Amino acid sequence: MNKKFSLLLSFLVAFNVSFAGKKSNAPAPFGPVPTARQLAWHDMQMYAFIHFTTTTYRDVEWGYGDASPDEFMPTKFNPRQWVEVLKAAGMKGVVLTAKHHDGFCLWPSQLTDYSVVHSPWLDGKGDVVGSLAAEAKRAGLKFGVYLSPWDRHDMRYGSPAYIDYFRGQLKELLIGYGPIFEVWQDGANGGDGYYGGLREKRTIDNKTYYDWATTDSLIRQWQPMACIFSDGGPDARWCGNEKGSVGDPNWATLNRNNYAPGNAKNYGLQHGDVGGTHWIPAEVDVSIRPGWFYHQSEDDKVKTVEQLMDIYYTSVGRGANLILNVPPTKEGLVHPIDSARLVAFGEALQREFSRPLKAKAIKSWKATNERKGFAASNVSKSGRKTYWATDDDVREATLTMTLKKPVSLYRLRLCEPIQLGQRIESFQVEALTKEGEWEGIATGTTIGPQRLLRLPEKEVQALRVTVNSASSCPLLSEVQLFLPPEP
Ligand code: FUL
Repeated sequence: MNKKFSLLLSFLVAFNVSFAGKKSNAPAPFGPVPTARQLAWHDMQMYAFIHFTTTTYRDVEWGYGDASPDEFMPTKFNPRQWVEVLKAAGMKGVVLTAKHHDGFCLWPSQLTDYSVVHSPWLDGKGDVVGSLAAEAKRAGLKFGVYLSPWDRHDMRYGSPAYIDYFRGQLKELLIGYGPIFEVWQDGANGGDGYYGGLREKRTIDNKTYYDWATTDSLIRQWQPMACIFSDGGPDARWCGNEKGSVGDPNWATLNRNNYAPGNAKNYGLQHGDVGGTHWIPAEVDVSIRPGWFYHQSEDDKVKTVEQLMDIYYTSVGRGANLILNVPPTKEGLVHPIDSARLVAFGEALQREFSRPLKAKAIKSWKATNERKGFAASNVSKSGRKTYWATDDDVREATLTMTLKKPVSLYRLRLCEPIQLGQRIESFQVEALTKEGEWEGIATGTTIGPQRLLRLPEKEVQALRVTVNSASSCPLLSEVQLFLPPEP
């Protein structure tokens, strides 16, 4: 680059001057902010987990590692059916247990004999990973892999040789089946197992054994856009429970050095850390049934649409992503009860948000503070690039939406433009009733990428959102009211 031009460029950057020649008035980012891969991950919101392997045939939750490959025999294997059901439920992706703790590989790995190659299924020519990746792609769903770090089958588990094996498997998966949107690193680690026939207990130090930093840098090389999930990130963290809810408040920031896979401080993971050192948002993992694998005895315990909807509000509705597990049966199908439930859930979700209030129904937007160039009305525009901002010294502000004519309340979506960090600590929502009274209708803590609120169904002529406290000047990219669905 020409020296003079490069000097000019440094000057513009140093003094925050935009190319239009004006000093940019945009708020500065606050604290850690998401990477491009995390922003893409946030946009997914809800995807599926598939737990399927020899463990399914043993009717247990943790395979010991001694099942013969002969036992893996899905007679009606149909990943197209899985994907269609998941799509109907509104899922944006699917993550498969390519290898669970039992060690059996659902793809023809070159690195072990313990795989589908040695199963009678399709004469050893089957590939669950490849078939699901292809079906997901066809249906427009993103694909991710779970590769259990704990391997109860492999003789090498606990020695350095196993780490090479584990990384070799990851390479096969990430290079052979991409693009991959998420790599799931489970925290369950070490204990008794088959270990090549020795049937013993093996304990590892989960802080040092895996050398995750090296593994993670390999994942970055092989799949730069894949988010790495583990108890403590680096890209997405566990939410601290398997019940379907993240904490309230839910900070996407975390003091990362306090956590390691298998070393979870669950309370901290549920809430994140306000002012935390890294952007590591929560993912809520929960199964549609009590277990992660299919058990016929749980056919009458499939979660109802109401339960799934509650889970949606306590995960996606609190700014986390939801990974909902759907375990295929021994035949290799999503069970009819689960599939009917998922389709009904998808319909219920569509209905829930079917009537967004149109911008033209709004008479005005007003704010107690408005940064120049970042008008209150920006919250009606979609996307996180347009937002309402306050001046730097503001920590408390009210945004009021006045309607042309009264409407009935139903749901409300609030979003912060998280590319500039997470700021809002607490807020309240009030409505101006037909009788002319301001009435409190909701309160909340954090917002982050999204907060969904179920509002009382009443007729109102105006709505106001007050940010009561924030770690930096509050910003909102969306305030979207939803009206009750058509009967
Ligand atoms: C846990 C595992 O032990 C379960 O089997 C399941 O895979 C769940 C998602 O994570 O840690």
